[in-house]
Amino acid sequence: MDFKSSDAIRGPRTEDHLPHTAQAAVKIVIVGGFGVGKTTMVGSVSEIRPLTTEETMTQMGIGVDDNYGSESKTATTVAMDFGRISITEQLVLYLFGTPGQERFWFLWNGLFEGALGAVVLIDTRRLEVSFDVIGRLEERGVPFVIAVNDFPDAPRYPVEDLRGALDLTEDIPIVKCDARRRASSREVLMTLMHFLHSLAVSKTSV
Ligand SMILES: Nc1nc2c(ncn2[C@@H]2O[C@H](COP(=O)(O)OP(=O)(O)O)[C@@H](O)[C@H]2O)c(=O)[nH]1
Ligand SMILES: [Mg+2]
Repeated sequence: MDFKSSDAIRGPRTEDHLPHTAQAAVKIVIVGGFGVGKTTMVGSVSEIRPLTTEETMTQMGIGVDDNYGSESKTATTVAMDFGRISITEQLVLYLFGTPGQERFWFLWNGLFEGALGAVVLIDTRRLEVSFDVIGRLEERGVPFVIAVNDFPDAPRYPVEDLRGALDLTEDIPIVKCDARRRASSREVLMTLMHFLHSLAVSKTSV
């Protein structure tokens, strides 16, 4: 059989290989409601071709997936996104994007195993999904930062108002981001890494 013309078979992209300098790999979960930008964020920062399991939204999702504000969205992630980013030559993050809706919570058990921290992506038009997600992260003791995805028609609240609305303590970082921009998404991940580092330092100094 002649495979030469097949574009389904390709060699690996060079960046699919881990840099040989990598010494530590950290698992990070990106979680949030439907249409909040998880797939976009993993896609914008990942240095490998991101793996994503999008499936066209079916009748089943209607009335269940509240897509207020994302009316043009026709696909919803049924399982997860996966990507990878090297933060330094030594440190590599593995990113797992997962839905926040209650009917996907069964995925959380395996997905959060070994995860060092999480990014909670929020859309200020639909904060209620975030309440559930944050509650579950707190139950599991997974440290997290909040990234407010800056949708053009979303109301803009001062950070301290959001902190109050989400009932978050002072130490939890809240940052604004544009998940479509690599630099912005990377900044969110750096915020999480700094936060995790500060938690580790405060634990060892007790
Ligand atoms: N304006 C704006 N749109 C975004 C941003 N992030 C994602 N989107 C758009 O919002 C829609 C939903 O994003 P998606 O990543 O699929 O959401 P997911 O369900 O959380 O994976 C897509 O059409 C994105 O292009 C952002 O930061 N700003
Ligand atoms: Mg998605």
